[in-house]
Amino acid sequence: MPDQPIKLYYLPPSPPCRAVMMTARVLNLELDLVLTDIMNGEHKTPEFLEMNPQHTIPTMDDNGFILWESRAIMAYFVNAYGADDSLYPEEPKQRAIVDQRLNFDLGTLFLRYLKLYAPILFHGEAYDETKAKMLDEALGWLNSMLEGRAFVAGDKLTIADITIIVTISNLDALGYDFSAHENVKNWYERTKTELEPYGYEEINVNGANILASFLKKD
Ligand SMILES: N[C@@H](CCC(=O)N[C@@H](CS)C(=O)NCC(=O)O)C(=O)O
Repeated sequence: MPDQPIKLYYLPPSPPCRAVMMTARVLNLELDLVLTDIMNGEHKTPEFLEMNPQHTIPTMDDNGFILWESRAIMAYFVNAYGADDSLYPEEPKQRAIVDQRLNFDLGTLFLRYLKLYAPILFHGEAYDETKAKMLDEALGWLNSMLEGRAFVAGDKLTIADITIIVTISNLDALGYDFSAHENVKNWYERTKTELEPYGYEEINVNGANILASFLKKD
């Protein structure tokens, strides 16, 4: 475990921050949470930009080692401080599957969620059926990946489940109906139960609800 708690610059509703925070909980890793209000430009101060010129949260500082990109942070936590490798298996083929799922979320599933909902949440635009179809296509791919598996990369929970449940829980909070994707629906329930002892409600559900409240204001 680190000599001093790892600093995490975060905001409660931020999806990638929630994934990092839940991973830390599963690993029993203490974080020094630094609230960073991106709505008020706290990520664009000279001090923050010196640390992360890309000005994104989550950003972590582990005794001077700075890292951003949530999935990289989650992998670092397991590699550096995991009691074992179960959240991010060392075996090359198992790790490759986890990496594929992490990249699928970053570049496809979460991205398609963002393309549909960011204009609605932050610019009050109308629901776009074409973008919704793209998102549903990605959910169909996730459904196929889950065929015969309890968790997204196999029979155990990994950081890929944690990143993907954040995306799915956003959809849930926003009232998106993904129940036609049976494997996704069953995995969601299973993974919620698995993460419940690690602050799932406090960290993830509360954060997703704050995000969804931007929608309900209109
Ligand atoms: N792919 C990044 C995304 C990070 C990101 O875009 N975070 C948002 C908040 S959820 C942010 O910092 N936005 C402010 C900005 O980009 O200036 C990750 O997973 O960490």
